[in-house]
Order: sequence, then C-alpha cells, then structure tokens
Amino acid sequence: MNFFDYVLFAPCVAMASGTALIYDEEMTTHKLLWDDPVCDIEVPERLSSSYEHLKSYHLVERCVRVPAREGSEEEILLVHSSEHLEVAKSTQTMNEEELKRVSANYDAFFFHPNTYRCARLAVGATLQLVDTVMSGKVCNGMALVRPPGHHSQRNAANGFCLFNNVAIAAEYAKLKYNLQRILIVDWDVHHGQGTQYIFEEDPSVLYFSWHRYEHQEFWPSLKESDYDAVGLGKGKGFNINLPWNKVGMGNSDYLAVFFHVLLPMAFEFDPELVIVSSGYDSGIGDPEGQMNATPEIFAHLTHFLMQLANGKLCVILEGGYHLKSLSESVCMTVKTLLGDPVPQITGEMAPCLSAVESIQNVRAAHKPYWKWLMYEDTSFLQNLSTKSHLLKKADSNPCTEHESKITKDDETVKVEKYLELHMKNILFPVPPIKTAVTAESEGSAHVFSVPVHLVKQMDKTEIKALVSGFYPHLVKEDKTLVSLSSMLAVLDKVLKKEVCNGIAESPESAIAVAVALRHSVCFGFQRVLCVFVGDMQIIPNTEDGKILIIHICEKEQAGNTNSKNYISLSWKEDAEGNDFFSAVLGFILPVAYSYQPNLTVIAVGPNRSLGISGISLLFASLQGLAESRILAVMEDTEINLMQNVTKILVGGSTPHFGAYVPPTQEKVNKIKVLRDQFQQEWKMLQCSVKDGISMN
Ligand code: Q9C
Ligand code: ZN
Repeated sequence: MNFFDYVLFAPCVAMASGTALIYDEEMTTHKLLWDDPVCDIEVPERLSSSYEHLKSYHLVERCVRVPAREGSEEEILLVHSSEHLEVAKSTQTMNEEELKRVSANYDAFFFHPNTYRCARLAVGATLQLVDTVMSGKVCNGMALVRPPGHHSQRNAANGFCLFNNVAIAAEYAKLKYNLQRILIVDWDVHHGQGTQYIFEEDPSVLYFSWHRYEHQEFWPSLKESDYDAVGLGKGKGFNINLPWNKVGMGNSDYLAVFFHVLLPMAFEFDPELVIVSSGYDSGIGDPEGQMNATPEIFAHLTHFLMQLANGKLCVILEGGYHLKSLSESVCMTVKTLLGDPVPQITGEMAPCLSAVESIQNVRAAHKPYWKWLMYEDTSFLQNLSTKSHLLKKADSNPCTEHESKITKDDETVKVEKYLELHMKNILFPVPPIKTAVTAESEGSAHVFSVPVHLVKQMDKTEIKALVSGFYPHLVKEDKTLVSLSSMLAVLDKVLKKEVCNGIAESPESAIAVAVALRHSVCFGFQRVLCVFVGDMQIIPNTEDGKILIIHICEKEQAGNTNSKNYISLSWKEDAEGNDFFSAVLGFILPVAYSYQPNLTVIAVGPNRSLGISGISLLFASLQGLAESRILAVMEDTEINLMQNVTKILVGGSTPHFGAYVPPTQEKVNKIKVLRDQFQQEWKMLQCSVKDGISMN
C-alpha cells in the first residue's frame, strides 16, 4: 500500500506534563545491624535494585530528576509529637546495643545510626515531589524512599516506618497549597494503620487501604482494620478499608475493588491531589503479602488514578520485599506515569468469592456516606455481631479459585524465573508516534504539541476489493467508499502497530464501524471491543464472539436484542454534569476487562446521548485496555468533540470530565439489571454474592 505519511511537530503549548523521579542513594545506608527475622526483609537493595531496573528500562532518563532534601523538624511535627522526633534524633549517636534497646520499644522497627537522617530524607523527598507536582513543573512522579512511612504513628515507629512520609505530605499540601480534598490510596499489602489514625477524623483526606487481614489473623491484627472502620466524627465515610480475608488475591480481585469500591468514591470525592502509599508487597512473590497480582496490574492501577485530580499524582514507595517483583512493579508504575501504553492483563478475569464478599461488605458499610451508593441495595453479608465467631473459624486457605502461578517452596526463585519470562511476554515496543489522523482532522490534532502521523486515504479500488468480501452492498455507493478510505488507512496503521491509536472522521460512523470491525477480525484480531454512542444504522454480526458491542443510545432498543456480545445501554447524560461515571465504572469497564479485547473501537454516531465529558471519560478509561490500541470514529461535523478526543488520545493533556453528578435511582437500577443479566458471562461485574454468583 502506498501511504504518504509524515510526522508533524507542532509548537509546545504550556500545560503540566512530565514525570518527576526522586532517588537518593543515601537512603540505602539505613540497615539492620543485628539478627531479627521480623525486620530482615527491609533491605537497602529494595531501593537500589528498583533504581537499577528503572535505568535498564531507560525510564530514568525520561523522567525529570528532582533532588531529595531533608524534611524540616517543623514539617515532621505536622504529624508527629516532639517526643517522637526527639527519640528519633537521639539515636544518631547511639552504639549498637543502645540502638537495639530503643528499637525493641516498637513493633517491628530497627534503628541504625543513619536512620534518622534517612527518615528525614524520605520525608523531604516526598515533600519535594508534592512541590514539583503542585507547582505544575511536572504532572506526576514517584519518590523511591526508605524507611517507608504508612505504619508510623504520631508517637511511634512501627512496621519498618519511622515518620509517616505520606501523611506529612498530605498535611503539608493542605497547608501550603490550601487543598480541601486529598486522596491517599494505600495499595501496600499491609494496613497503613498509622495513616488511618492520623486522618480518622479528617474529612479533607480520604484514606483508602486494602490489606491482607484474614479475619484479623494477619499483622497488625487490629479490629480497626476491618471494613466497618469508616472514620470518626466529621471524618465518617472518609476512611475505606478493604480487608483481604484470603491470600492469593490477584489482578482481577484488585481491579474489581477499583471498579466497585475505590474509583466511584474517588470520582465523587473529586480530589485535588492523589498520593499513593505505594507498597509492592501486594505483588506476586512477596513473602509478606502472599498475593498473586503481576507487575502490570500496577500500570492499570496507576492509569486509573491518573484520571483524577487533573492528573496530579504522587507515588511514594512503601513496602515490597521480593526484589524482582518489586523492581518490575516500580517500572510498570513509572512507565505508566510517563504515558506509555498499558500492557494487557492476561488470564481469567473474575474476582474470587472472598474478594466479592469484602467488596460487598465495604459497600454496605459506606452506603450512608456516599451518594453513588445511595440507591444500591447493599446489605451486610456478615453481620457485625457474628464477627467474633468468624474470627475463631478463620480460614486461611489461599484463594484457590485462581490458577496458582507459583508453588510454595523455592518461592522466591520460582517467581524470579516466572517474572523474567512473563515481562518479556507482556512488554511490547511502544510505537514512536502515538496517534494517526487523516489529513482532514489534522487541524484539530496539531494544536496539541505532539507529533501525529498523517495518513493519506486508501486507494478506491483497494477499498472495493476489501469491502466486497464482507459488505458487498456498500461497494456500489461511491460516496460511502470515499468515506471508508480514510478510516481504513488509519485503522491499517493501528492494526500493524505502527501507531497506538487513530482517529477517523466519517459522515456515517455506523457503516465505518461495521467495516472496521470486520476488517480487524479478518486481519487476525481475536477480540474487538466496540463502544458505540448514538444511532447505529447497521448492527454488525457478533455471533462468532470476536466482536463485543456496547451500544449507548438514548432509547431502549426495541425488544430485548441483548446477547452476550451485543449489549445495549440506554443512557441520557445529565444536563447538569457528568453522571456517566457510574455506568463506566459499574458496567462498561468490568465488561471490557472481562472480555480483554486486543483492539477497542470507540465511535460516535448521530443523536448521541452523551455529552463531551461522558465521551471523554469513555476514551480515557478504555485506554487501559488492548495495549491502548483505540480506533476513534466520529462524524465529521463534531469538531469540538474531535478536539477533545484527540487531546486524550495523543496524551498531551489531562482530560476533563465535567462535574461529578450522582446517578438517579432509575439509572442505578438500569445498571443493576444489566449487571444481573451479564455477571455470569462477564464476571468482573460481580460485586455482591447475594444473587447470580455460584458458590463453587
Ligand atoms: N510478627 C511495610 O510493608 N511484620 N511494613 C511484623 C510481627 C511487619 C511491613 C510481624 C511488617 C511491616 C511498610
Ligand atoms: Zn507493606
């Protein structure tokens, strides 16, 4: 095929972009000087090997290097007592025996003569990141720090943590930047009880933590780590605990919690800054966590959090004790912060029963505090009064519903080998140019300071030959052929992986989509997801399972035309703001992740029932699927929409989704009906065990 294509570099437009990285080798000097089987996993190599890995993926050179600094005493005192600060300070001149004695006053902590200095660097590095993001120098970033922070309390070191880096950062950001709403996401496998205590009564900090719990058997074995600890006083509803009651939780369990718990709350909360307590002991191979989630899950989690707070995201290292798993996960996080396409999740996508139970429980516990939960018919699965009884019966069998990726013995080595191969399988070359556009839409693309790939229309006889294979009646219409030619030229670039995504204009998007879907399947794509917004004159055949269509339109389709692979969702976006979040998180993303497409087509036809914010949300969310391969098809009259979509696809700026509006009762019911109808086929929809879930 003879395409005439070239690269266009447009002038830079001022907006926050870029990723900061903070690392200071001095933080590797804090180390355990005596034998202690509890603490000996928190080693300096956690930091150095993460950093070396970042270098080997050439990620360091793509980041903005920001130096660490010491946190000041005043900054530490934002969270900690002066007694605590003085004790920590006093350890600088102690001998080993004295250090050992002070360390013994705490649950799982060790002092080294340089611990105080490192802990101050860890605080300062975290604050440097907050400043770099809040000042707009970068959009997001990561700080590699030791000692970690989230177990640390006002007056105590705990669980390898001396000062609570993330909590200090949140208080600092509130003060210095006058922030009213900060979200802390703690995906470390341990409960950040320190952070919970600090913000328990504070409605301006929403704290979310998932953690290995096993009905209170697992450290720190606190009753306040359970789902019913929702915050205190004014802070009620702003503390979210998702306990894992079994080990072996994996990618689909983590995603289910994001879809059905964290993300809806986060969008309703509408934070101005997101800080991640980023422990990777929730990843596969970790001796503490015993979970099964693979490194690429952290790319997805990061990608979701990048949709909040205008992209202002600070990731701070906490735990993570399997060096290879930790390093790969750190790399996936930084790569995603930099805007690289997200690798596909592999394996069966279904949360396990125990995870769904926890999800149901936390949704029920939070129902009084969140508008999006108001009309959900949640009820407690486990009655609170029976908890002590359950505690005795605590069953710590791993979650065996997932195929076990590892065996128990030689775990560390086996996971190392597994990951070596696994990363090679899931990582793929990133096309140097992200987006293909046709000459007609170039005008809207070049505003965004990024290179785009201009594509020339396909030859008419070529199109004819192609389309006559599956839609012979279209071949006669000359006008249709012309409109198809530019779409196919763009699609071709996407299918051949020369670009990540593409945008095609078409006067009849349903026809263009029908051809695009067939052509992609013929090209060899096994699962193509199509989300179509608006009237659809042709509904392509989806019986072979290689196409899944989610059709969003104003009116219910006549009769129940729904099947496993054609789902119609009637949704008219609220005029006041965006109420489409609940449909995207509660239905579209779970179905899409269950299906695991290798290409996504998002199209907008006439009479669309979603506004630009709703459609922007669709594009931004679905970018996490299919290695970010998206074909956008839009009517040629939609200039405004086209510009917004282009912005999102080229990744030049953080999208804006409009003001969050909670769904009406009618809309909640609509989602519920669809969820009940499809949760057996598309299992990521499952968020309660009451109906539809077989207890196998
Ligand atoms: N029997 C972080 O991941 N385990 N801290 C104590 C006592 C302590 C983990 C077990 C684990 C601390 C930051
Ligand atoms: Zn941890």
